[in-house]
Amino acid sequence: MNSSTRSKALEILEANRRDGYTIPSSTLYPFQWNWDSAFIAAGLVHEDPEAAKSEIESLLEAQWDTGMVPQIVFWGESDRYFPGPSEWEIEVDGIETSGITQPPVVATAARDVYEHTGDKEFLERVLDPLVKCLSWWVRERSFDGSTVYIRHPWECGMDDSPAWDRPLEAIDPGSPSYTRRDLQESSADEERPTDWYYDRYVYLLRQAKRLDWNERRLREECPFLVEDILTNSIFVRACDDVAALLAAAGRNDEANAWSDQADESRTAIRERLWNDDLETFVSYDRVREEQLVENSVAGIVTTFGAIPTDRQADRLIETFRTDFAGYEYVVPTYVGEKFDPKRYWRGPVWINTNWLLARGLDAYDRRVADQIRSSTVELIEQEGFREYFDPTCGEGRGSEDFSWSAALYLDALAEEPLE
Ligand code: 2M8
Repeated sequence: MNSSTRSKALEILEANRRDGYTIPSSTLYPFQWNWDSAFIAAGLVHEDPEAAKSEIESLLEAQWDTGMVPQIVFWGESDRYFPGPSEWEIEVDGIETSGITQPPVVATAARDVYEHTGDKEFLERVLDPLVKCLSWWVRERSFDGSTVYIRHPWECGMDDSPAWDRPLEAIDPGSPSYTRRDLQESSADEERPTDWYYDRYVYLLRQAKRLDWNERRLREECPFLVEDILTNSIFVRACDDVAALLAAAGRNDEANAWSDQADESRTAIRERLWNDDLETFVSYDRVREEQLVENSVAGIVTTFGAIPTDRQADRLIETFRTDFAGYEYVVPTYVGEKFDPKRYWRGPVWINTNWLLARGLDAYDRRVADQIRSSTVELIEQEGFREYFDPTCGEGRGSEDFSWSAALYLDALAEEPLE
């Protein structure tokens, strides 16, 4: 471990900290983001458990009455981000938010924080909002109560993954008018999602706004309804984690019900989202009723939800070794024909997907999990706390001083590798 890199991680988290929450980056993302806060809490808990608690609680404070926890909470003011609050036009109890969500990593982070601190009062404060969040997923975002779906690429967090190209090609967005704020850096053109993507992001946002964020109507009319394998894996893990928290609070019947939900979802995912040709899990397009056959790291993150059967796990680890592990720097987020080592979620290594993978693989192949953690540490010590990294040469890209890279570096340091 390099002690100056550790201090630098703490400095970044301190500098990006606002009133009770942490922004992902001061240049690109000046508000609170949903799963960013969860990753940040999972790392911060080792250094500053109180800050980790407030990261989670500030996010849950912005939960909608329906139970949805929004993707962005617009605490504070900034005109540095598009789409900001004036585009979304949503205010709930005086809090401005976006109108979509992100994967519920917050449940896993809350369990980490509780297990680290044993703080029963924290548990009491977060438990009902977490249950309400997962109930929302089952009620509003599932066709049959087993797998869950997203209705905007921003909801999965892997925004311009090649897996979304096919469903997005079917959308004719016209020529929406908007001004991007994310192209200030000279390298942004080769790194950020293209305008082709942004036109469709904006189209989907404005359609949902027109339908008053009504999930029932959106299920009928939205052209992008995808059972994203990443969101499903995180959802299943969240059900197990909330079950564990309910059991810790003595609410055993509810705990059993959420464990059953996790099992039911796992069974459906194993059956519907496994792809025999790629030997990995893939996402499923509910509009065209077809699998989205792309080799994304998200397929292997199913280990995070304990989804693969033993047989599937053997094949999945083989896929990991053959297709992903051979890169100079691991783990690329995508390895198919559309691989682009520089562009956002179309190939680069991201520290949060490395974290999800290592956590998942702990239960299947601890040595591979340890290798991922140690290459995360090496990459950061070599390149700094960048937003993402080129897997072919390690070069850091995107934002500098990126919060979850700092937080998850601290978490990787805290894990003792197997001898
Ligand atoms: C990126 O997404 C936002 C939209 O949510 C954007 O590009 O404007 C993604 O990397 C997402 O996963 C992340 O949560 C967010 C903030 O770090 O940035």
